Amino acid sequence: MATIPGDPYPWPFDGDLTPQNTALIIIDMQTDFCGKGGYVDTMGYDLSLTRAPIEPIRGVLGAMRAKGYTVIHTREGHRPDLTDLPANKRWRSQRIGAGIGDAGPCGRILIRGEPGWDIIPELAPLAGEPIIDKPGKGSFCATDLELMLRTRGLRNIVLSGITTDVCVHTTMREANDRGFECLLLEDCCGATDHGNHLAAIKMVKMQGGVFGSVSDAKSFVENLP
Ligand code: C5J
Repeated sequence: MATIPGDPYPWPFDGDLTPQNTALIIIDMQTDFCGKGGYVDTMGYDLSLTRAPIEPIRGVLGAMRAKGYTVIHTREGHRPDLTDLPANKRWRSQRIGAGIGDAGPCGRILIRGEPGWDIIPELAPLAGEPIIDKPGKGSFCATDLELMLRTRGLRNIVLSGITTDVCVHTTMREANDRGFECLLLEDCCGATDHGNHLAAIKMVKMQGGVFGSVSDAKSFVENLP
């Protein structure tokens, strides 16, 4: 039995934490969300907020790889022909001057195969680590993530990545509703607005941990069995 110190409860709830039943999910650490010339930069948001989790994630990633835990990466993006891009998602992005599918400094914005869409080199997946390509915010929508987790007997999910209030939160909610036991590492996430980051973390902790529990990279690594 092992737990990670967490708020509002030591995680996981029943102390069943092993490399065999636990996965780290690193969400959307792509140039489009944290690199110069990418989607978030084009929208005019502060990149330091979405780059802040890079080093904490590196620490957690190294510790989990060394102990044999499963690591899963995700990427948000669309097909080059835009057949999986809802018209309203495209329209909203165009309104803010960063049209999905349009040409930008890092290639076509949020399009699979373009330089801006790829995962940043600091957190590049190793051969054999699954990458989930998703057209939406949640990692379970229109992907094989749930099948992969259940097939491998993974029931605990450690969440990291960007952005806290959008893709990380949507994924955590989807996972929680499917019965997965979730832990959000707060310094391993970032949002385009710091207030939204803090609010998203607070939301997890309500109702005894309505979506799971919250910890940080240092406590996690120190207590990981
Ligand atoms: C957004 C994401 N914010 N990865 N995507 O559009 O959170």
